[in-house]
Amino acid sequence: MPDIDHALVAVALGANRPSAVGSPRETLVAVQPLLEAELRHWGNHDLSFRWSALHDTDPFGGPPGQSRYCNAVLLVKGLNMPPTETAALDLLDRLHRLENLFGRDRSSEERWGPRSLDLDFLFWGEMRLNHARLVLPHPRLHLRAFVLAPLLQVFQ
Ligand code: PH2
Ligand code: MG
Ligand code: MG
Repeated sequence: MPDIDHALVAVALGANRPSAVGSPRETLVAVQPLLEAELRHWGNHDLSFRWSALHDTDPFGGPPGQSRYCNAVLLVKGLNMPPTETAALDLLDRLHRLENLFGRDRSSEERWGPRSLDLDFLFWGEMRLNHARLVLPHPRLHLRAFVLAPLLQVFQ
């Protein structure tokens, strides 16, 4: 049976400065099992995961002279809970905690400046959320090749 819509969550990963574990590519590899574990705690269910390849991409926007990014997308399947604002914000907090674990410091960062780890919540099924901290679907998702190309891979 095909997945029902609310069973799908997608998260975009990006990095373009080193973290304590190494290069952006090494950071993305290192965070993969931690992100899966975090999602299993959050989703409280037998989830399955589809990972895109790791993509090396040119920086889009932001200050000039930034290093190239490593990007990926994770598709989470098999959630059995309906989308709610509380659960979506709980996942956002978990993503931010993982970013912090890999050295992300939002307080000293310019918009779209270099980052050691960026975890962007892209969508949760058909959910439309307009919260001060989180807009779903991600409002710039359709404008970013570094998100769309890996997203296409996880649906193949
Ligand atoms: N993230 C940004 C801004 N620009 N460019 C690429 N290639 N990849 C990113 O992940 C990215 C970006 C803001 O989060
Ligand atoms: Mg982000
Ligand atoms: Mg981002």
